[in-house]
Amino acid sequence: MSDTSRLTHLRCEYLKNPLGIDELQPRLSWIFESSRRGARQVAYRVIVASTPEQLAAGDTDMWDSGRVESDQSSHIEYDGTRRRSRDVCYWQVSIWDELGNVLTSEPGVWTMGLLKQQDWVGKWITYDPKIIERDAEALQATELQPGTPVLFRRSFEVPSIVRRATLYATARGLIEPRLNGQAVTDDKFIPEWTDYHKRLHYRTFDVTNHVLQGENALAVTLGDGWWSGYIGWQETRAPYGTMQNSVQMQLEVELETGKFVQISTDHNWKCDTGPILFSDFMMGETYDARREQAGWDLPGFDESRWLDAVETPPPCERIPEFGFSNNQKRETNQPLPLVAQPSEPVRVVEALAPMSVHTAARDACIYDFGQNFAGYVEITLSGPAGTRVQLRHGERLNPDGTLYTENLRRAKATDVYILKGEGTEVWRPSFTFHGFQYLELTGLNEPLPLAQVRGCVVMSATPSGGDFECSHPLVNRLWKNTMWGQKGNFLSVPTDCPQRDERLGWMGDAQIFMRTATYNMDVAAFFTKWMTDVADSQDVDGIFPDVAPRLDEGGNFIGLDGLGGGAGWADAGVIVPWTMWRVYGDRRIVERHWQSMVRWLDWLERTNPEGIRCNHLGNNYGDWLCIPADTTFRTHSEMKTLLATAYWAHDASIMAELAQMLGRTTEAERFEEMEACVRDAFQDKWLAEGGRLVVETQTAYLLALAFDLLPEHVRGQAAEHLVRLIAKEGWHLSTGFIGIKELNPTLTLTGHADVAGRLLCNEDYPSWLYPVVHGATTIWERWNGWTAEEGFFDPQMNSFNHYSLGSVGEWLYRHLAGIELDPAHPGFKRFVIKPYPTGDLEYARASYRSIHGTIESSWQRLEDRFKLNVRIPANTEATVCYPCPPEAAVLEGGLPANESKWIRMLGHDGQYVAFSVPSGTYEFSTAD
Ligand code: RAM
Repeated sequence: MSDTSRLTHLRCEYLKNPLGIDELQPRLSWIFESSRRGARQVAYRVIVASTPEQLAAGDTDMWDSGRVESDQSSHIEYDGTRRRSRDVCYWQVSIWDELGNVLTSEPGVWTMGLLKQQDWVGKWITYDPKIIERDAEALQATELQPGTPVLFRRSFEVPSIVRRATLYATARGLIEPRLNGQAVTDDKFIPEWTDYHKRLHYRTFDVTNHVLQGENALAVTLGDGWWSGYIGWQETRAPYGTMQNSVQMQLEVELETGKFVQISTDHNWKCDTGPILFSDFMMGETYDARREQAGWDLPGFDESRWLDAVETPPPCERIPEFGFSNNQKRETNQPLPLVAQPSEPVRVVEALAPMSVHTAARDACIYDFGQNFAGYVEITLSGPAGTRVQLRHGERLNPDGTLYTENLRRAKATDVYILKGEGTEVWRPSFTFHGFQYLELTGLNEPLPLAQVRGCVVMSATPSGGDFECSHPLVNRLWKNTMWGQKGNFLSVPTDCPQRDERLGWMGDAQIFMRTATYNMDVAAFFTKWMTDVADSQDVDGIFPDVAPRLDEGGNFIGLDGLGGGAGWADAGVIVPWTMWRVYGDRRIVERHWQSMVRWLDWLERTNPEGIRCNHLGNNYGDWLCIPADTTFRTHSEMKTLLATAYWAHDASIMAELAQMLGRTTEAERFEEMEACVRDAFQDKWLAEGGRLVVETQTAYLLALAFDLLPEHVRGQAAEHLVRLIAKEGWHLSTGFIGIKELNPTLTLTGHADVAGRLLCNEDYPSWLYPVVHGATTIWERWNGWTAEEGFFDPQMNSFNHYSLGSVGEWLYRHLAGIELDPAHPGFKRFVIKPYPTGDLEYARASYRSIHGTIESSWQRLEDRFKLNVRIPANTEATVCYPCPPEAAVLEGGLPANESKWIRMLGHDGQYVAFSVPSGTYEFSTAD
């Protein structure tokens, strides 16, 4: 059997063979796959060398961990010689299993980026604005606004054969670098969004195959993006500086001769305007193909018409003096740190073909992709030069079949393509994306055939993680909608929505959905990156923002006047690292952000001395977008204070747990006391007789139960009150964003899984399935985004691609299928399989690729028995809880479970029998 064993998924800082990282002690991980029961790693050895040959020969000039007696297979910290800029590090791991076999992985690789500011020898370059004035006539002809992307180029000579070539690139704006006529990468929107007052990403590309002996050309298109385009609902552009974008690139070519050639941006570069006349995330892109300059990115191009590029000073850091007491920012003369992007890049991850096309009003053809998503459309067409084709994007249709765009607010989401008229033309935009299901195409006499219209799904390329299916087709669609909510909104940062003029990294939404996100996809690197954005946005008083990267609202960033400190939103600053610890076993993210987290708790304590979080609540969203039953005037403000206080207690309890984990015992005591104090204050203020809360909303009970704020002896009664409120609504939910995350898990864990199942399967308003029944392909922002009675909700705030209410995805994996983490063994090193078969469901199954391998749980109700199949990855263990009466005879693989040499019975709690199970696949059932 051991021949089925192998080591896979070699990762460095969660990424596969990353280039240009700047972690000096990167963490390495692998997965031990084996079909053998009880397969376990007993020791490992990691070797790191600077060439593949040295690695193969075991000549480990960088690091040899030696044989380490340990079953650890994730977050192994590199502990070899100190890494320098540009180092190439090949690595390999061998493990010894429990039978003494040795397994060796394929080699992996990572490279170091430019670690020091001095490594950047090039200059930042921009263009003379005259270049755009010069083309004003052409620009006006196409109704342009400023925001014209500019082309830069430079030819260079390579004297001999190339051994290795690396391009380092960054920009204030967005770039598409090209070498000798070809795109250097398929990655989109480089560099991605960070708090540009604090840091800017650069990227590293291996371009060895692009650079040739002889004459070469390095070129780049520079557009707007987050740096200088519209962000959020802001009416002015360039939130981080000026609209004058700039770029810095450095190409380093190592020759066979051992010599180096270095080409970097400076005034020797040339620039010109090109075919992209306008580009902006919210507004769209205009492209005039007649203005293409053939060969502009090739050697030998006649650049006599082009202007000289202009050198410009590098960006500087801005110091956050924008605290609660002083909303100012100050430009320093410190260069802005250039840091390697630590997460998966944004890419086109999927292509969608439209399902149908119809004609609505005059010549407008409406294509339906059958799926709401974020991205853009690629068209293939031909026609006379100058034909102007317009592409408008929308999530829904009006009753008359025309495109519904009112809910996009000021986002025009309009692309324009002007044909050059030279046969077949294929076009897609470069620097924009839209959130849409429908495309309206105008300007052509005939509709384009479906095959010539392609939807390109764009997102941060986070690897897939989970799968779910059950016997209820609408629930399956709901799960898919959570997945599409994620695909549509995990774009560099976790945004609330991809379509209207907002698209911000709302912290509440992100923390509410994070557990669902971790099941759906591997988001470890994504959240590692975003947590830095969160910490960068914390203000001088310790207040975490409500959106990260921070939104500059005319000087009022966060704190009292702006977007900061919101209960359930700002608290993500504590919840994200904690979830990273629990789900991935990531201790470093907690260590790195520990001081930020403490400062947040300090601030909460300082401003709320009585243990009730009622001061400085910022925008105070409460249980955002709950339905009227939960927002009656009488309870509304009281409810917000309750919610804020509950989150404070939750933060404190998380901090106590994490302090313990870090061995910070004094701080652990401090936070335990803080939690006890807030909990006492919570009970004094809101707990009445018999487990009843004074504020009677579903969310109040949910938070009190989920965050463990009640005395043990009244929990059961409080849960009954919660069920009573649900029953009062005719067995409907009434929570908003905050309550919904806790709803089904809390019902399940307090003995009301049947109610959770009933809520899940409801099809009438308000429910998870109501939108599904009415054709939703993503999660909606509001329960009543559209109703049969009222039609569309007020377009001022009504997105059809917003994931928060889809946080029930967590429950589908965690409780319905039953794949649950064990907090004592983070990273699913040991976990729990405990399914809750509810309602009329006949079966449910889920798989989840944890950092330790793929876990599966699949149950099925047969006429005479209940079958549970599980898969426990090698080198992990699980507690499997099988639902049955205490007297039932449980079989595993058809034989009495208690006689199995593999599994050990742990006990019976009246409803489930629990077994301790080592790795392998197992089938549990009851005797006929
Ligand atoms: C709106 C969106 C977003 C939410 C904030 C409070 O802008 O619904 O998702 O987090 O409000």
